[in-house]
Amino acid sequence: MSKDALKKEYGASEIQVLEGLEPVRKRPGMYIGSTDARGLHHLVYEVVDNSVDEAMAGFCDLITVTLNKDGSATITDNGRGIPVEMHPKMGKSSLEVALTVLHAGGKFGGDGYKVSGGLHGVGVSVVNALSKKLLAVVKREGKVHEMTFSRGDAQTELLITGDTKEMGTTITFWPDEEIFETVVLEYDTLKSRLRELAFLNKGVRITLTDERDGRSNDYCFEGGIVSFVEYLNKNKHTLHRDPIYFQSKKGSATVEIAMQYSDSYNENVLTFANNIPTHEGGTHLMGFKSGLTRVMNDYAKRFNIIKETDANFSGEDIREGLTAIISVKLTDPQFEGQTKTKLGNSEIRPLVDGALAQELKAFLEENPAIAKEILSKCLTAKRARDAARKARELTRRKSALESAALPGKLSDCSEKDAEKCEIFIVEGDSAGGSAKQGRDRRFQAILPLRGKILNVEKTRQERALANTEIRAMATAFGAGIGEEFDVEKLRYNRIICMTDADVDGSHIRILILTFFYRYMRELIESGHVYIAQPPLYKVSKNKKEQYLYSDDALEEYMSEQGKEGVNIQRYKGLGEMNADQLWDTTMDPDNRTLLQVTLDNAIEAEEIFTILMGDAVEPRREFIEQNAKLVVNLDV
Ligand code: 0RA
Repeated sequence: MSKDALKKEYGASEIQVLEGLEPVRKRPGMYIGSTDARGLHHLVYEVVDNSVDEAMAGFCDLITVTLNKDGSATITDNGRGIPVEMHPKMGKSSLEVALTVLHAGGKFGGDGYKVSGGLHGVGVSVVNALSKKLLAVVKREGKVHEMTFSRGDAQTELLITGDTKEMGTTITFWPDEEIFETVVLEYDTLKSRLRELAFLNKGVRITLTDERDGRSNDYCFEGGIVSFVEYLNKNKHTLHRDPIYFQSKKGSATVEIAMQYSDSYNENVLTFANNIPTHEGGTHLMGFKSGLTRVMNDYAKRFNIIKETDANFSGEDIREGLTAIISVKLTDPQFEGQTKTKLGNSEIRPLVDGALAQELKAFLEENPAIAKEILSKCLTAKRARDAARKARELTRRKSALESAALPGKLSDCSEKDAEKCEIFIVEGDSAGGSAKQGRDRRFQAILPLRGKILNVEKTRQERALANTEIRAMATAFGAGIGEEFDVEKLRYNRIICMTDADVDGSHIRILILTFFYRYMRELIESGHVYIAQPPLYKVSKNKKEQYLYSDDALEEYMSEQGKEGVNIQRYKGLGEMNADQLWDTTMDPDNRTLLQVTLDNAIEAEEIFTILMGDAVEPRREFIEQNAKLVVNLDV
């Protein structure tokens, strides 16, 4: 045998090896993204996606997810059941093939309408590979079939364990702690994705039960994405009662759109391809935007809402206050972009554009009163933008954000390497003074804000950008604002909100976070935003002083020390601490605790900011409770 032939044969056997599950255990990140909490939850989504596919094919209308006390998760559906007959080529049951051969999921059995894609759809075999144990139960053809696996390897034959009239698949898996950094499945994380799936697949009931604490949720939306839009707009004043809804098909691709305007200033357009959120947009979003802009401008000109000679509405004018869901389903989705969440299929753009144009045109003509409401809102948006633009041009100066001058109130640090720098956003001048004295000026900058900052949730962009406090923050950070925000230009690695530990402080903190969320979302997404944790109490006994950061800590202290001879000072504000105390308790990187603000669920964040800062009047106490959802504990 020649050398070359040898090489070839070696190559072929290597490919054989690659079809097993070893590569999944060797490089799990390649298959599920990561081995942190996100990757762990992906296992559940992977199994659920298979059941959802069965539902989309019309064979299943109930999916249950149960988090068991022993740390495993059980996913059931009432579909046809994974096929169990002998697989002709593999000499094993189809079930065993589905669970032990990479990428086998859905590829056998043939004619099923398989639309999964992206990271999802890698197959249940990946879940099997990453589970220390997996039990598959299939009810099919009158029998209950069972098979058990461990780390991807079969532990039993395919057993018939009983008779049944039911059909369906039940998968229980125990995530492998050899693979995952954490194996604790979080109820809330699963809940929002399962709710989203129920919205996207009308009529499918999805339930989630936590056997560890008895919680449960049951989602089934006959309205599908119409219900989704109503849900997103539930705390807003809508301009028309019912969302506009339509659906269109071309070949094997379908598009579904639901949209509704409210009087808010924000745009909330969420796109999905095969039930997968496409955060980076893509061809479906482009088709939606181009169709929408064209139809609205045509209508506005035809009915003289804008004159023939006037400039058109911009896309932004038209999407102000719009909430929409665009959901496309297609056989071979191409996911592109940095995070593989951008739909690339070019045929989808004209499909969405065409369908939207036709349906929306008809809707506007049939509902002239609603059309008038929506278009007069567009007109107000356009006038506000035009006026702001004119004002800018008249004064002929660069906006303060573009010019290099840092705000006068900023006490900057001397270090120039952004990686090492942090900035404290401090409430009020007096606390600002202590912070300025107490800081390590080499790497800590201080920006005091005066009183309550503007609520951007109720302000159009033009006015928000004219606000002194907002401009001060934006210029200090140095990374621009809105569409132009560029996290690479950030002058500080950590942006730390340091506000009083009272109701007002919490309100100011939420105003600041709302501004970040609406105008610098990437700042939060990339983990640059933190909340300082000043102490609530200083306690002393026998001249031994101690700072306490929560009521629980105080309670514990008192139960240890007894009441005798204990002196308690409650800090109502940062201003009550002198510079040294502020440094020791809150600013010194070696002693402090910071909370990092995270945004792992954009839909929930959107909801929180709308509730907190929008028109719906909610009691303050509630919004402080809600705020806790935005943060996770992190020791820095
Ligand atoms: C392939 C073919 C058929 C069903 C399935 C896969 C299937 C897979 C999963 C995974 C979770 N639940 C599922 N339910 C069904 C159809 C086989 C037939 O013709 O009956």
